[in-house]
Amino acid sequence: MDHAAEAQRTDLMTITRHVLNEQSRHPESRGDFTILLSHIVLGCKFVASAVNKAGLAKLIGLAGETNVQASKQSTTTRFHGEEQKKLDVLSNEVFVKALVSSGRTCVLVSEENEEAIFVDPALRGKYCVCFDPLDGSSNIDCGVSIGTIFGIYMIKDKDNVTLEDVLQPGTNMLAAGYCMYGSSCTLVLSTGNGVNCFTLDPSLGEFILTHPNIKIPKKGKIYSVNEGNARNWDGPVAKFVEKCKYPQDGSPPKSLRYIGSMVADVHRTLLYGGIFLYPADQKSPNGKLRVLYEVFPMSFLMEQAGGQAFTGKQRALELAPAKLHDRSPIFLGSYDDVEEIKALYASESNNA
Ligand code: AFP
Repeated sequence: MDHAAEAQRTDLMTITRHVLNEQSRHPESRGDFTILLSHIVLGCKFVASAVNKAGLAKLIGLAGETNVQASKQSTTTRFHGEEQKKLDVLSNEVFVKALVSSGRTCVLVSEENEEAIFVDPALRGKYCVCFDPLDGSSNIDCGVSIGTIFGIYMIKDKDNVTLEDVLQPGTNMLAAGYCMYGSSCTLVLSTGNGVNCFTLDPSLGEFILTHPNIKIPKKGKIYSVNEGNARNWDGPVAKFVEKCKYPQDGSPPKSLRYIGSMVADVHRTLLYGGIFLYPADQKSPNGKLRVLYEVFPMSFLMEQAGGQAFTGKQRALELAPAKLHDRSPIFLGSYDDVEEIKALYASESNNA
């Protein structure tokens, strides 16, 4: 190995070092964000380790109560006669505790909790974190990649925080990211200055910068959608998917890839380009995905990587959610591919 390569190998850009570097661009900052992030990273490491052991420890399986999202079963299962918490419940507990104990949050919104969690005044800081502790949990039992998604806002007055402070448009987001628990554990983060991807080195227990400054290809060769819903789609979505399969401009058809785990589908889209669609349909007029902890963070990352995110009506980040668990249709990915679906919606409304 030559000197330069050796120097790079031993000069590790950990996620904490990266965030500290970013912090130096803001001389007024006092390190609160770095501390908050290190608690999020701790949650991700815990969940990564639990996901790796899930098959062994029988953390998976169905038992107990129903969680706030009625379709999911939760709480506990039995292993060697002992009660074991299910992975999504365990992940939620870990993130809530990590975020509260950081002393840097005042309000939390989790996919697993019906109500917002207002942090005890003695432990309050200025940040709001909206998160899905374990997205794609229906994929756990078959070992498919799943992930944690988070978005971070600053709250004006931590001592008088209300629900209105949480229901902000995504344009106010300070930072967003996801952690994917897959063949490797990868954490993708944007603090509003591009997108960086860190991979967990299990021997060090550190996330190391592996994909700096990710830019999504301007146009992609892949579309990603649950085609089982096709008969309920609206005109623009049906036309768009038809064009993916039978392009009229002489270009080759696009490939279809759909995992059914948003983190994994979005991660592939970010790295390879293309478009991810979860549209509205006749059965679900607002689509399926949740604004605060799925649509906003992923839209923020896509825009930061040079792509776009659109709801069928507007730029996704400009949505103003009315309720904590609001949903929205979403089309996100390569700039040109999202432009195409925007044009189809525009021509539909011109013809109406
Ligand atoms: P689960 O957490 O219930 O597995 O849902 C995953 C998810 O919210 C998101 O990660 C996927 O993109 C989307 O739902 C898949 O939905 P469909 O199963 O309807 O395609």
